[in-house]
Amino acid sequence: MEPITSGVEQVLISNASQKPRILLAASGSVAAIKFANLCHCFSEWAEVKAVVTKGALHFIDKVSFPKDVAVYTDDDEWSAWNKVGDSVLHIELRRWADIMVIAPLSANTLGKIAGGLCDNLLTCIVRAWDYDKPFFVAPAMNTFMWNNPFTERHLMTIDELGISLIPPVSKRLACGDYGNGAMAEPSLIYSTVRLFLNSRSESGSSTIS
Ligand code: PCO
Repeated sequence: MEPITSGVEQVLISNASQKPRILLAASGSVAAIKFANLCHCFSEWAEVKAVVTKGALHFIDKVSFPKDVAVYTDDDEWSAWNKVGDSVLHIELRRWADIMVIAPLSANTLGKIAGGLCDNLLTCIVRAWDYDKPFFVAPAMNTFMWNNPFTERHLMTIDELGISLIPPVSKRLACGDYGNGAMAEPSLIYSTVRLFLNSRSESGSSTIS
C-alpha cells in the first residue's frame, strides 16, 4: 500500500490534470478484498485518494494498490494534527474531492452515517460532506443483515441526504451462505459513477467530465 500516505500536504497538490477527483473509501466488510481492484478501475480516468477504516484494513491486500493512490487511515488523521492552525485531514479530503464512493459500505458504517455518528476518518468526512457533490455507496453484508429492518430505515435516511445507492447482488457470501448482500462488482461501481458524471456533464450541470 505504497505510499500509505502521510500528511495533509498530499491533499493540497493542485488539480493540474483536470481529472475528476474521486475519494474512494472502504469500511469493514470482507468485500474490502476487492477495494484495491476498485482503485485500479478508477485510477486511469480519475485522480484517486483512498480512505480505509480499521476494519477494512483487515481485509485489504496492502501490496496491490496502484502506486499513485495515497491511502489514508485513522492514524493519519491524528498524526497530521499537532496544534491549532494545523490542517485537519477529514476537512482537507472533503474539500479536495469532487465525488465520494464508499465500497464496501458495511452495515455498521451505514448505521453510523444514518445516525450522524463520526468516530473515525471516514465517518468524519461523511459528516462534513458537501451534499451538492455526488456521493455513492455500495453496501456489502450478510443477507440476514441486509434483510434486517434497520437496513431499510438507514437506506431511506441516506437517500434523503442525497447519497446514491449501488445495490448489492445475490451470490455466494463469505460465510458460504447464498443470498443478497454481496457488493456490486468494481467494474459496475466504476461504470455507474462514470456514466453518472458523463450524463451530468452532457446536460451542462457540472464542470467535472
Ligand atoms: C458476510 N459478509 C459478506 C460480505 C458481502 N459479500 C460479498 C462477496 C465477496 C465474494 O465475492 C465476499 C466479496 O460475497 O461482497 O459476505 C457474510 S457471512
